[in-house]
Amino acid sequence: MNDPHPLPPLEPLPAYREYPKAEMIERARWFHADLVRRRTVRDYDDREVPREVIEECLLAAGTAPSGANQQPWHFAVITSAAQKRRIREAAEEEERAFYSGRAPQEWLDALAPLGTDPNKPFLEEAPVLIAIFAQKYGVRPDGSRYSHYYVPESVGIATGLLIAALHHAGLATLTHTPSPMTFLNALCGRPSSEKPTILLVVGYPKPGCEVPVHGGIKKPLEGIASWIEGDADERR
Ligand code: IYR
Repeated sequence: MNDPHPLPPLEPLPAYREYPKAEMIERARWFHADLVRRRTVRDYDDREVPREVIEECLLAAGTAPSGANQQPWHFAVITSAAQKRRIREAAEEEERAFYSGRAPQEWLDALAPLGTDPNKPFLEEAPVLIAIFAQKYGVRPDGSRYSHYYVPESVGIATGLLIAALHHAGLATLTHTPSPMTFLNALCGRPSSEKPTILLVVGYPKPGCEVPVHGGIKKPLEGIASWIEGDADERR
């Protein structure tokens, strides 16, 4: 009988680079210093961005690790003014319900330092919107379904890489989450097997653009990390 799981083909680890310690530290510092400049932007210039930049950043996002390498994501790139207007209208309708009753007071209190409200002009002003869909399961050409694994984690990682890639290329982003955002399936022509997770707004910041101070305050290392060092035997 045939082995159902023969050893998969392997290849030498391609293109890995190890750096000398001083260079590692320098590179890690540089990357942190570059990412710490990123701020969530809500005021966009209407200038177009080069399509090639978006394509390269999407390819960078597509390198993300994912459950069983199933890559359970789809990025719908919207640049049409008419589609952006429809998305704005649908999102603002949900946001009005959110801000005037659907959201509990505790949530509204948490948002107060950001100064957000139901008006989302950036959905029309920004040159590019990227609707990010999570493929809850895979669909074979014959219509049958197969499981995807670690979908929210995988799509979250890919989204993080996309935001970092766009920032690295000099573009600003906003991780917008109208809720619910199922209207994006119809507007982007995506099947119901896909769940919209984030509407990423992309473009150049408007000249003179201001951002809430609150967003720039990041937790210090002690607030986000702990070291579990040595083993119990050593500590005794
Ligand atoms: N989706 C709403 C509310 C909102 C929720 C969170 I959590 C934020 O970090 C920011 C906004 C809006 O976009 O206004």
